[in-house]
Order: sequence, then C-alpha cells, then structure tokens
Amino acid sequence: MKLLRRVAKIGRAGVLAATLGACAGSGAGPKAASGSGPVARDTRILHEECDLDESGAVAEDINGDGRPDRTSVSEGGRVTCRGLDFNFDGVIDAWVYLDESGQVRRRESDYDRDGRIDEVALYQAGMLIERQRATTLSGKLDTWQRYRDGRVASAERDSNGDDYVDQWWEYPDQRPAECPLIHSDVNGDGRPDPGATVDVCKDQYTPTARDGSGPANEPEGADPALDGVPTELEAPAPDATPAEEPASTPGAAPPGGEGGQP
Ligand SMILES: [Ca+2]
Ligand SMILES: [Ca+2]
Ligand SMILES: [Ca+2]
Ligand SMILES: [Ca+2]
Repeated sequence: MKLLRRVAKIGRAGVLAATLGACAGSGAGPKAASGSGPVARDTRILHEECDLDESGAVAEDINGDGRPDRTSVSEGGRVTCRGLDFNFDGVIDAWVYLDESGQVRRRESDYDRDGRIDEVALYQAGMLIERQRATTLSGKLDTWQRYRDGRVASAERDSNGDDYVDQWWEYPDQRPAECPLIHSDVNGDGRPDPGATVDVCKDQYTPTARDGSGPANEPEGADPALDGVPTELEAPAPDATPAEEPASTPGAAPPGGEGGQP
C-alpha cells in the first residue's frame, strides 16, 4: 500500500520533473491505471478566426499583381489580425494576431506553403514565449518549445506521433542553443528514463552527474545532428523573431523575387 501511494505521488510529480529535465531515477513503473500515468497531448493545429472577407478588412497588393498579399482585419479602429501571402500565389502563408497595444500575440505559419499551418507561435508583450510545431507531414503538433528572454529554454516532443510526449529537450544556461540534452522516455511510462539521455554536444562537455557516469545510450530515432532544433522541416532559425512584414520573414522571399517591401 505504501508503495502504491508512492508511485501515485511520483506520477503526479512526473510532469514537473520532466519539465525540469530531471531523470527519474526511481519509481519508474508501468503506465499507471489510476489516471496518474502519461497524459495525451492535444496535437491539433488550431487556426484562430480571422475573417479576411469581412467588409472592413483592408487588402493591400504589395507586388502589384492585382491580388491582395496582405489583408488586415480591424475591430474598433485597431488591427486585430492579418493574413499574409509571401509568395504571391493567393494562398495565405501566415496569420498574425495583434494585442491591444498592437504587438504580436500569436502567429500561425505555413512554412512549406502547402496550405496547412506548421507552427503556432505565442507571444506575451511582443516577446516569443512558445512555439508549437508540426515538424512532420502528419498534420499534427509534435513539438512544443518554450522561450525565455528570446531564447529557447526547453522543448517537449512527441517523436513517434502517438500523441504522447517522449522527449524532453533541456537547454542548459551555460551552453549554446545547438547543444541541448535530450532526455527520452523509452519504456513508455511517460517520463524520461535513466540512461536514455543524449548529449547533442557530448564531445564538448564532460558528463554531469545528471548524465550519469558515462556516455548515454542513444535511443533509436534520436538524431544528434539536428542542429539543436527538434525539427525535420526547413524552418527559420529557432531564435529568429518572426517579423510581421512579409519581406523580412526568413525564407519567405519568393523565388528570384525581391520580397515585395510594402
Ligand atoms: Ca499581389
Ligand atoms: Ca502564399
Ligand atoms: Ca504547411
Ligand atoms: Ca510519443
């Protein structure tokens, strides 16, 4: 009975431990039946309403081809959201949402131009705080990155598409962003497992106490060459602050074009 209680307690604390990137050294049991086990993520990519066809919407044709490339929707005299077409094909590639003070609070991006949103970025007072990303073509979120002071601070990842987070990317303060520690859940209990930590820059750093006494076993599927960003798709650098103007967004310039400055 005592053991059961202890396991349940660890289950609840597991989320916090995982967030901190701590390796659960004990009490790692099978998926608990009492609701204290792993919780499935909401992996839906949600588009926030922004009605570009609204009568008050202002459409601008930046490249002069007769089709609007930037459409702004206002409410009570202030712009609340915009739809942007970077490559001038008539399909919106990014949705930008502004707060009361005119700063970006949300941005939805379709980086590969297939008409589906690949990333939702959230901002507070104009500062990027979270990126929710779909890095595969499965059409659902698999990576959640948190930012602090403009820098990626931690990330969680569902690497096998089962809607359960199985990787926790830790970005120690003293390291560059390309050198995270990746803690993995290999036994399916929803928590990182001892010995399943990959140090992306293990050649540059000596193992810490948390890493264990030697090189960690690399779980299958982990790719240390991922450039510090949990992604398989071409995407802007992790620290690039998405700009609101079409021309200044990384990778957004149309092929061979000048990028249409407003
Ligand atoms: Ca145009
Ligand atoms: Ca487009
Ligand atoms: Ca897309
Ligand atoms: Ca998973």
